Amino acid sequence: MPPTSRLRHPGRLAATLLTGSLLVGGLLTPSPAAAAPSAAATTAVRVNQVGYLPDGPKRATVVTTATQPLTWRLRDASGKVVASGATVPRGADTPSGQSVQVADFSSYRRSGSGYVLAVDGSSSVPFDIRANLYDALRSDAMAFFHHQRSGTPIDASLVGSAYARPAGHLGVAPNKGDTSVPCQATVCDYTRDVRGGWYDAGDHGKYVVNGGLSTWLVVNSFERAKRAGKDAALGDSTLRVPERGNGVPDVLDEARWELDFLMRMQVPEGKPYAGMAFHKIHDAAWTGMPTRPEQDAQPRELHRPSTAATLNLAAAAAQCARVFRPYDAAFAERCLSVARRAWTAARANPALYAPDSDSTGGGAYGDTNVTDEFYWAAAELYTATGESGYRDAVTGSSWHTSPTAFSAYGFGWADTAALGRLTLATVPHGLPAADRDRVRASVTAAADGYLSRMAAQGYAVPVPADGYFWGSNGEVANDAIVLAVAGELTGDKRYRTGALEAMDYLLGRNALGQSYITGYGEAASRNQHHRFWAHQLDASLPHPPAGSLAGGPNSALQDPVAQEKLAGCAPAACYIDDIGSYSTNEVAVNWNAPLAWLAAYAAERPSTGRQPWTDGS
Ligand code: 9MR
Repeated sequence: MPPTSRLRHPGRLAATLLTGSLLVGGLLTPSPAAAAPSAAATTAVRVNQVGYLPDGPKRATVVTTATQPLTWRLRDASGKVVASGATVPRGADTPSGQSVQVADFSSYRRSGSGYVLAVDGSSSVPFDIRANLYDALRSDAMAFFHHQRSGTPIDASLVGSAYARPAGHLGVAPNKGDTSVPCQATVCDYTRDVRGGWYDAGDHGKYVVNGGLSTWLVVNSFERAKRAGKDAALGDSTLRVPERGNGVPDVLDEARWELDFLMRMQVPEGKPYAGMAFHKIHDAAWTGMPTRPEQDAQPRELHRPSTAATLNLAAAAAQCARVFRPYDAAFAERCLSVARRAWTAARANPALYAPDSDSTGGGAYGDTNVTDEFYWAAAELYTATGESGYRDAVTGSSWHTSPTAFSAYGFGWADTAALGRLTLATVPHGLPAADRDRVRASVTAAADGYLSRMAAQGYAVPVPADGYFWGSNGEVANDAIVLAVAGELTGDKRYRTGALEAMDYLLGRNALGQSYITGYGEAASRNQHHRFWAHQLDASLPHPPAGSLAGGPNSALQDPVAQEKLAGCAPAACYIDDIGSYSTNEVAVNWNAPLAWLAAYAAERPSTGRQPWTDGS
């Protein structure tokens, strides 16, 4: 399938520049002290800057013009060479625009810290080899969502004083509040209480489409861990959330914060479009940088309902019904009732599209093809209920057999058919075995595609050379999820290797030698675009908390800072750690969600062999 609206927007570029969130005091202001290229770019030996798992792949990429194999040497903390070998020349690497070689030291499995890989006179940054490598990231990446909570104070006892803040958008001046929000003119004549949820990103908007996808990923990370018998690590009292100790797994507590908000976005009975979901709620005009949530004085507005938002709500709520049932049956029942109503309303209004043009004060999240959302929602409702109406909607959808459900550009907020396939591939249901096997085969085929692409690239990235669009790091993490699920389905270790190498990319084995995750690695992003974590603009404010993923390289250069600083960049190098570069360096819930998923997966100590299947297959 060609890139859809979320990927590249020829018509969107101008609008983005005019309305982009760098508006400070009404003027387009270049942010001060644009970050210099990362320090790690000075070393030609690119590694995962945190390190490697003892039983995992261990590869590095070396930037070099040499065409013959070079000798690599792995030194321990004392400087002693503990392993050595020859690199494999790869020549020109199109996405990075570099000439590279690959060093593979996977066979070295001894734990330790302070390892350095030396090749041809250059040394990598020091890194660890240890089994608990991802334990901290598992909780930090998930804690991102608590930091992003709207409508509740963020307490110093959970996050530390630098990140504590009063509740945002509860109606305390100067906030107008999300407690009684009117619609935009002509959309509705009443107000709604849409408090809570997560702020989407560096802005204070809350968007049902992106919220639904992100919630699904957070809940899915728990569901997958439970299938593998490893959910204890995500259980009650494992995360820094206020609901610790309530008997419900903390990851589900976090997801519920958003689910409650998403359900508040449903149009009430008796009103036009009852059962549909408002597409989004955000400020009437973009606020400046920085603006802490509780200082946002803009009027808040509900935007017209959309079929896409309604189906995202249906999918996330149906998944909620299935996964929450053992922990809170009443909540699960409420989720199911919301999901059913949303589905029925979407069927009655199948083409209420959110326009790309609606991007004043918030992102558009426009989407004019919702057949994939119908498929995803049907798959979730079918696996939640087993009912024939939903089953027929699954089997009758062209997405059920379409070879492009997993596109070369991965899944995302506008491309959700893959999510339906992942659910049908992993959750027990009543479709014929042949059908289920075909769905599973489609997951492994997609994963095979990502593996071949990784094998063909010097930095082992699962995205194609033209796939570095807004949020490419989220795409890398999404692809890694597909790889991980393929590993679960087949027991084939190559898929786990691929998923872990995607993590290597995010943590520094990339064209810039940049770790895109705050707090992880010697040269890590720390100036992501955010209205509160805006240290680069105001030294009294914090950097983003550890575990925050930057959007990543975006070859379309869709903000003024990127245009000024990155002109002529190779696709994989179109990134700058500057708070003004919202098109390469924002944070967002739909990027941290797959990161949290992947970190939880990577943190598990693997079982040998194939995972048991609850449906006995
Ligand atoms: O992730 C979104 C990306 O796919 C779009 O191309 C881009 C422009 O419309 O918007 C991105 O989402 C932003 C949203 O519109 C507003 N909140 C911040 C999001 C991340 O940058």
